[in-house]
Amino acid sequence: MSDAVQDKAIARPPALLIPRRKLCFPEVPDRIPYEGPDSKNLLAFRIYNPMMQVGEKTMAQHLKFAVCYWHTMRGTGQDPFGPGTMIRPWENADADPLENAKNRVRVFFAILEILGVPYFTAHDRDLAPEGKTLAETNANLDAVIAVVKEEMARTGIKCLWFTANLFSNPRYMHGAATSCNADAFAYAAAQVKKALEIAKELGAEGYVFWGGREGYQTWLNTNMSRELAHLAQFMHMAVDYAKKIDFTGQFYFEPKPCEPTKHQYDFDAAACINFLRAYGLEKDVKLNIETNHATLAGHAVEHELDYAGFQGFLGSVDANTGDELLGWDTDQFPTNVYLTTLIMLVFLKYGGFTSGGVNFDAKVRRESFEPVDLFYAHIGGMDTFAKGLLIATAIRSDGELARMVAERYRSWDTGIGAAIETGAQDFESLERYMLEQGDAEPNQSGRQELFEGVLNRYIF
Ligand code: XUL
Ligand code: CO
Repeated sequence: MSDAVQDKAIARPPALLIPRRKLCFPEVPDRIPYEGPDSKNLLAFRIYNPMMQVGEKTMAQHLKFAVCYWHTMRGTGQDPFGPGTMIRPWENADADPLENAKNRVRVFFAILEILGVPYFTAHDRDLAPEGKTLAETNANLDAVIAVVKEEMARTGIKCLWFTANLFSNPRYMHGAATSCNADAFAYAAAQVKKALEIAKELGAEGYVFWGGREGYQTWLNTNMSRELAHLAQFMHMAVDYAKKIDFTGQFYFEPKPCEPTKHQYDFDAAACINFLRAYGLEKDVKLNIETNHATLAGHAVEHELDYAGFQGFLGSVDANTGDELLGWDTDQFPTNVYLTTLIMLVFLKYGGFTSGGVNFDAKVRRESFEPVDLFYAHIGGMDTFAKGLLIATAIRSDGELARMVAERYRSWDTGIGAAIETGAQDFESLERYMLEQGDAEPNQSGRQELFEGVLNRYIF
């Protein structure tokens, strides 16, 4: 750790801290520059050049990067085996918690300005401490939101989506909308009402429902159909209230198969889409797909994105990655160009982001405890996505992979295939056809290795 950071961490900054950049981030420049691919400076972008034109949009417009408040500002490094490790010179345990919370917001916006990131995401409870009653909690939130608004106006940084934390407080131990305790449902409703009012006030472009504890640990004590009906009622109430207050942001549902409960109702894109359709929410809610959640569900993220995409549910992405050797939600920063290329290929296929964007729902490792690590992490993730965007754009403009896929399905373009697709065939006519043909010949190689080779040609 640099001496400056250590000194400040020990000395503790003044009671009412101000985000003096030099104090919090002595090694970091006021603005992370773009230095190009030859740069060896890891506090500079090598690929992400926000104003660079890529097709019809700039890189910044394509990627719509967001930094999340929960990991970046509230992540302490705590794990089940030990306490937090993060040195955060702006935190002051001796100060009034509300003043500390307000100051933290100022530091957050300084980080976004330095990175040149245009958006943020947050839960209500990340921002302000809870009080003894709902009224006190709401007042705390209002006080901090006033600072968020000031900082948004000062910097022009926008809210990609807002959400409510319906999982940390013990009142939500059985879930929120799916709790066996009706009062927990009622509290959650009041909390989301307030969160929607804030989303409206901040001009948030979206609102996310992540299941939190909406799931269960054992079938023995669970009335699944009742819980799911309650979840649907809850989401309908949110959609109705948004309409009432004229909050026009996009709603998203974020799939995750497990953690914290064993069976989460929002398991994967397929389960979420089925739920939305079964309960009449399909017109109002899209999906926010997270890479590490996809892999926990046993899917590749491109599968989840495309599954949502072709049915019109593709919304936003929570960018991160898991660890191949660990089976839990490690929320690491993405550094793999294959991953980001495939994510961007899917998004470009469906016309790019509209209300959504690339939100880094990612945290630095417990061992990466200095403030500067937040910058290495985000810069690395942004460069990796920028590279993925460039590669995906090149792949799409050459059209070779798309032609290869089309070629694989050529038997559907004419003859019997085309006749089936137009609905002109039935089991009897197909039986007649096959009795004549004798058998279906395996006439096409899958060419997986060729496909992988073509992809690699764009990557290196
Ligand atoms: C949890 C997760 C959440 C959501 C927002 O795994 O991803 O942080 O993104 O509630
Ligand atoms: Co997420």
